[in-house]
Amino acid sequence: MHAIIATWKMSYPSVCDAQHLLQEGAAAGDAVVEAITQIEDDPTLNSVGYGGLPDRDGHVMLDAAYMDGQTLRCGAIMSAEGIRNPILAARKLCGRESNCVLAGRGAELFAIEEGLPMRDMCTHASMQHWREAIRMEHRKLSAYRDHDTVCVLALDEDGGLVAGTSTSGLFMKAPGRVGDSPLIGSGYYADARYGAAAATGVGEEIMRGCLSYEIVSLMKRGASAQQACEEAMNDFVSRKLELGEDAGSMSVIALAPDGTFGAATTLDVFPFTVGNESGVHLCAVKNGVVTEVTEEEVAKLP
Ligand code: SD4
Repeated sequence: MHAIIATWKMSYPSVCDAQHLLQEGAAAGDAVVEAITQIEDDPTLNSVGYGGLPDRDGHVMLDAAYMDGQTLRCGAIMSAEGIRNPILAARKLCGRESNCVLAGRGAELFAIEEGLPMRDMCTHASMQHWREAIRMEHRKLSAYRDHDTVCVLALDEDGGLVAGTSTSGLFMKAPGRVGDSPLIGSGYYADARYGAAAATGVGEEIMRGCLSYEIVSLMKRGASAQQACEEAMNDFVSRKLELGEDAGSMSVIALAPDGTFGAATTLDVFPFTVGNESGVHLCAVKNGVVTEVTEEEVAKLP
């Protein structure tokens, strides 16, 4: 039994390759890294890795995390610049007894010491996008318009279950701002016994609900991946509404040790990719219902 699930439609091509690896017996961690590094290296995907969304000062600052559900160990980097593949740094940090979450300069020095490739993560297009935002004086509001974190959960034939995330965070974020993506329990969590979960959307909202841990915790108490996603999301949204807030912008995915998956969102539509023995499928949560996406619908999806 193997399975993989990843956020947004941008993950479809790399999940096809990662699914192939799992089919050939690769470890879940290798599949997660395959799916995420391809996205990090693609400059046309502007919210992750190379060509990512700059912060308010025009720097592409990266957050990433990796958790091994068999050991419950995790590694993460946050607010780091110039690391070509943040997920590789997070994976290397996973498994350390101490110093497994590094921020800023410490994360960058770690990547250099480990011989990971470094590069200027800005592209002409990302700088253009930033200059345009400055020109339009959208410093505040536009921060919450453009964002798409890649989150990948993979299960291998040996029961390995791994969660990984990588993002440049919210466009025009404040220098030093960290979202949910590198925060254990908020942006990701994995326990090979019960399941894995990850979140994408506005980190400031997701982290208040510790959504990923909450989903795995519900699975631990017997919920299916889909029930856990819906319950965690509905409960947190209800609390927000009680507090006089709106539902916000949050989406979650989950994967159970039996290969079944779940997803939930506060958006009208949230696309994600699923790979398993039956192939790779582009799916979406639409009006609260998970469906497979038809070819005609793909172009209209975020
Ligand atoms: C963040 N959660 O930095 C990330 C952004 C994101 O889809 O997921 N975008 O808050």
